[in-house]
Order: sequence, then C-alpha cells, then structure tokens
Amino acid sequence: MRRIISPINLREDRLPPGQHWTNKLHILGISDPPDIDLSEYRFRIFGEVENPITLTWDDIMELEKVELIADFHCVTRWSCPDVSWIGFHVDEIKKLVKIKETAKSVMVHSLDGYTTNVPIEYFFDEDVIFAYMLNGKPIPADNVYPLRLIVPKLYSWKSAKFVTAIEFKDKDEPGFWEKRGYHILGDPWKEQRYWED
Ligand SMILES: Nc1nc2c(c(=O)[nH]1)N[C@H]1C(S)=C(S)[C@@H](COP(=O)(O)O)O[C@H]1N2
Ligand SMILES: [Mo]
Repeated sequence: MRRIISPINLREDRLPPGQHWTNKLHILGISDPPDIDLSEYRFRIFGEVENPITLTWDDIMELEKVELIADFHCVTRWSCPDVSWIGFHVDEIKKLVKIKETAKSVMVHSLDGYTTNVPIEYFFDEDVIFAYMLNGKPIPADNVYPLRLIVPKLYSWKSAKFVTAIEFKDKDEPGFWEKRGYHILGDPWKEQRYWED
C-alpha cells in the first residue's frame, strides 16, 4: 500500500501557533454518528462535473488504498501527531468524473447535515484522502463512519466525517461552521480560526 506522509509533519514549525499536543482525537461533532447500513450507503459526486456519479460501498472498496500519516489540528487548540488513516486518494475522483474548468471549490456534504467548503487547490493536494480506517482499525463510528475527508493542511473542521456527497461549485461558499463564524479557509499556521482573525 502506498504511504503518504503529510508535508505538514516535516515542517520546522510543526506545531502551529496557539496549539498544544495531545495524544488522542477528541470526538467533536454536531450530532451522534449516524446509524447506516453499508449496503445502503451512497457517495455522490455532482455539481460542476460532466458526468455526475454515485458510488456504492463496494465501489469505494475497489479504489486503490493508501495510508496517510498526518498531524490533526483542531481549532479548539489541540493537535494530535501522526494520525494514521487508510482510504483512497482524491486523485481517484479525477478518474471517475470529468471536472469542469468552472469548478473552483468543493462543498462536502455529510449524513448529519454538516457541510464544509474546501477550495479546489486545497482539495486536490498530495495529502488529501477519503478515509475509512483510523489507526489500523476499521470504520470507528465516532471519528469516521463510514467515510471521512482528511485535509491535513487546514483546521480539522474541514475534515468532514460521515461524508455522503461532494459538490463541485463555481465559487467558494461557506459551509456549516463557516456560516457561523469560522474562517472561510482555516490555515492553522496563519491562525485563521474565526472571521475576525
Ligand atoms: N460530519 C461532521 N464532520 C465533522 C464535524 C461534524 O460536526 N460533523 N465536526 C468537525 C470538527 S469541528 C472537528 S474538530 C472534527 C473532529 O474530528 P474527531 O471527532 O475525529 O476528532 O470533525 C469535523 N468534522
Ligand atoms: Mo472543531
């Protein structure tokens, strides 16, 4: 299996300003993890693409597996080093759909109603994956179930859990927390925490 080490782990200023290390992922979310039968799970890719598609869980299992090792930085100031995720790299999506040139941002939709926006150049990055395993264990309900996006270079509210669709959009629009005061981008090294930052 291909292993990706996020470049953020190799930075000289590895711990972003205003953060402290902790040794676990603290479960944070707007609701409990959804109860879903994997045989009914669907992952939809739509918006600014030539050929929208819907994948089943079996389709997802067929995609090439990668392991990502990346630090995890929560805007509430804890950071967890070297988290191991297994899933598929975002480049797999480019093999499945033809993305239009008008696509500028990705809106991620989750089963709990959560959404978050990721500009396209942050989405298609070397260390961005959709994960279904955490630290070697299959599908832990609280942190992942059944699929989550991991965007190591941004605060972890961008790493949406329980993903059910991604929507390519012609402009970057705020998602759930971005509408409620979180920064539109969220770069931890720039401390882009809230609007006024
Ligand atoms: N679907 C969904 N994804 C979500 C959230 C959420 O409420 N719903 N919360 C976000 C926030 S604010 C954080 S800090 C991380 C927490 O991830 P963890 O519970 O695995 O530590 O998930 C992010 N992804
Ligand atoms: Mo968060």
